[in-house]
Amino acid sequence: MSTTTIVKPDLSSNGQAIAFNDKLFAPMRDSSGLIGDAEALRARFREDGYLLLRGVLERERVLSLRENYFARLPEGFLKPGTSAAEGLFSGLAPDGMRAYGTSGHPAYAFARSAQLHALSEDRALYGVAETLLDGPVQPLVRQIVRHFHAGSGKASRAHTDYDYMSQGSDKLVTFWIPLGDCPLEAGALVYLDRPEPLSADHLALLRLVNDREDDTRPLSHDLEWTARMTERRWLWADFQAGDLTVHSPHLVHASLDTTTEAMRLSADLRFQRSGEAIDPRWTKPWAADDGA
Ligand SMILES: O=C(O)CCC(=O)C(=O)O
Repeated sequence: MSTTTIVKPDLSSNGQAIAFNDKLFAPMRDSSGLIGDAEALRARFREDGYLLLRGVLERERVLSLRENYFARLPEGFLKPGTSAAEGLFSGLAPDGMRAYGTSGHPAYAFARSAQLHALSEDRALYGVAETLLDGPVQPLVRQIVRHFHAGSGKASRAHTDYDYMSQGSDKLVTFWIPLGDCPLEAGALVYLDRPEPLSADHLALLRLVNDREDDTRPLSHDLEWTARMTERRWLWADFQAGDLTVHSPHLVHASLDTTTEAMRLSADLRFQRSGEAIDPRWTKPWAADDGA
């Protein structure tokens, strides 16, 4: 029997190297085939804490969202001679831009755009959320936009969503939607294996290696440390435009640094069971400096 070894370029997250091997990484389980079977979808979600669903959105629609965002960037950001839809980095972020995601920055306006809003009205997303939450749902207004480029050493630290929204009900799910093709090395999202909560000892250990000393919400910026200390692997996938994941607010996740010329763009859309208490910080459109 022949086996295929997948080789990935040198990976890092938040500038910390992480080796790509089967002690630290394992592939995500693809649950696309379960769409339409509500019981099976719920059971898989309970078992894994996440679902990888491929081709849920039309590729052209996702690429049009990508174009919408990258067309807002100032001259010099995109590689000369390439299109906004490609979203290729020139290698140099122009001076004078507002801080990422704050008023005046393109991500702030994109987070408020009709096209992104329409995504949270999508019937397919509603359907999956209603199935997983077993009843009517509503999208939360705060929708996060993440844009990372090569060389920034910036990625999402290991965390759970609920640590950022604990003033409301946890009857919610998050859709992570890459706006463009996003292989692991382009900065894809990864999940820590197994939905069972980490022990208090593990949590304390992880927080020992945290580059945000004053913030108790992120667990660690060092993904190799996180995997080794918890003896859990990072679950990964190479995403294509149209694919998405959905995860529980208690599942630990993070992302890799972007090392590709193609920039990483994604949106996080959250749906909550209707009638449940909403964390007040999630009732307003996202801004990177809104403190939530
Ligand atoms: O897109 C990412 O890197 C992760 C975003 C995320 O998990 C979050 O904002 O809570």
